[in-house]
Amino acid sequence: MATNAELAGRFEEFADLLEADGVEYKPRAYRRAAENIRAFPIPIADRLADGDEAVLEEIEGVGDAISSKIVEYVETGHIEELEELRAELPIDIADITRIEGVGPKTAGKLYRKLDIETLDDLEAAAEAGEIKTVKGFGPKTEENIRDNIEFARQVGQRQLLGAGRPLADDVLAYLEGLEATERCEVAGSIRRWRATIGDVDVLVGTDDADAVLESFLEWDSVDSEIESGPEKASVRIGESRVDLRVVVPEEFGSALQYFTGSKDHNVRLRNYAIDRGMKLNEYGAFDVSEVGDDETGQRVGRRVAGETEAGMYEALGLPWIPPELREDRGEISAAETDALPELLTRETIRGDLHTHTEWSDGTTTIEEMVAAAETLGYEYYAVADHAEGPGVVGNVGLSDAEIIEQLEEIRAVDAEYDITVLAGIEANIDAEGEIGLSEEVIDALDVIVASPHSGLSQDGETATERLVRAIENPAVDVVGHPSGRLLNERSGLEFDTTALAKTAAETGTALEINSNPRRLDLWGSAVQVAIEEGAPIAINTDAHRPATLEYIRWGVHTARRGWAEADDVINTWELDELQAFLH
Ligand code: DGT
Ligand code: CA
Ligand code: CA
Ligand code: ZN
Repeated sequence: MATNAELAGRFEEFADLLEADGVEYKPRAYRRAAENIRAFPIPIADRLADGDEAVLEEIEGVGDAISSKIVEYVETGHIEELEELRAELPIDIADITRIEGVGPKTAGKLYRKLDIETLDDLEAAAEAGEIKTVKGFGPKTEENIRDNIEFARQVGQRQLLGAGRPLADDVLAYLEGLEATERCEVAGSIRRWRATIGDVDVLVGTDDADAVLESFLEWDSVDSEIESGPEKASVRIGESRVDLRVVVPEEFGSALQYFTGSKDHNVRLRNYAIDRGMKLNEYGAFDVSEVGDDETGQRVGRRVAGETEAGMYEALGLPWIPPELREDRGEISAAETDALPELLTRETIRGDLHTHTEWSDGTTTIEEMVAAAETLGYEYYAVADHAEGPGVVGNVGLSDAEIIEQLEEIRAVDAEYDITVLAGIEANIDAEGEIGLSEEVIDALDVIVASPHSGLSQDGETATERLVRAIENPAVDVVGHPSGRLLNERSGLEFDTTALAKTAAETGTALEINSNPRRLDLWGSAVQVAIEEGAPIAINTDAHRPATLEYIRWGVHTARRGWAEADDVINTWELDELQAFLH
């Protein structure tokens, strides 16, 4: 059944194609409708299937014309008018407009002048130097297209962890409920908590594969079957692909180890095994030291492990390696020398140091945010609304006078609640690395987060200098979302992580892991470098409403991907220790 996201996607495409066709006004209405459909809390198709057409009247920006198209799509799987438009403009518009600087109008023009329908066509035209010959396009545009095509191609295929993981949890809950299921676990990049995922992999251990596969394919939430066989099935659920593997319980551990990956981790582990006269595969760990050259096959040798995943590592004399570490970044040699980190857990987080309220672009009051933080069991909590400055969307940033005014309210809320409320601000790091706060404000506040919000296409050297400058600023306590990347949308600043981390370690400035699933900035490999250099880390949610304080989940697992122990992270520290750091 069509999800809200899928419906929204259709109207976004509709809007893009109309715009490419030169139509005015209508695209904006369709885009607004798409946004509201996407954010609508109830599955629209479900309600329509129950005969509740009135649900459409509750969606803002959806009038009669759009309503009838929604009904048409839910009933028939397509929208006639959109099909006609697609025939007239057969452009992969979502792919092409993913390139920064190429909007629907440009895509329409490129189709009419150069017959460009796909990213491949666009790449060929850019390589051949044809784009700059079109009126209105220069060599700079052509170069930009050439530089960004690879990025646009990659992001088209991957989904955010924040969307994939909740789906994986639903799939897991369903499979766990089946009578035939003995063991069940997610695998692949989801289990490693990668920021983006290609698909959702799940594994079931059972003696009745047919029953599990059949129940899976019959599940209500499945939109369509992609393929299936005696040991596996792949389906589409919403915009995700879900791959189910079914194995006998005795091979569950080895299969889980194999299908968790990463591929690079598995290759290194298999080679490690070979050096020790062992063979690893999805069926188990086998001692092949006494196996002759003529014996071949998957299950050859003496089977020494495979029922549990820990047993697979144990067979090699290694401790179990947490999935977040399995990226071939030194985890196997660390395991060998008993030097694996003791990864931090969510329970060790004592507070959040970068959050917003309605004073800037958050949705609620200071008090509501603080109450929600107290419910999470936090001991401290910093309000850090936007200061005015470059790159802050809309005119929402606080002036110095407003910051001082807000400070009084923060102190009043602090007095009312057990949790300690710290007064902070999120300043902007401008293109030169300045943060533009007055001495008065700096002295009055407890926490200063400084983040880049603009000028995000600087070259690596300039970006590194800019951020190092901000880290060196004694007023700055935390550098927020250091790259400014938005997953699948923009790549953000590229910098020398080692240089940032060295300066952060010297000056006692924390580098943030921004837990928003669209950001996850810093990310695992960068966190690992930062910690090796001794840089303090802060894991913050950047929450703009109470519910998104829960984003901390994504930040914690990202920190674990960066080998973080609790002590590496300043917001696991006790309040007095944190306050000493902030001073
Ligand atoms: P993704 O889906 O692109 O986010 O990344 P993964 O890591 O989930 O990769 P996926 O779904 O292709 O396969 C799941 C795991 O199965 C992968 O991490 C390792 C294992 N695997 C799959 N195919 C191969 C292969 O051809 N060679 C090896 N060594 N491992 C494989
Ligand atoms: Ca996968
Ligand atoms: Ca308090
Ligand atoms: Zn920010």
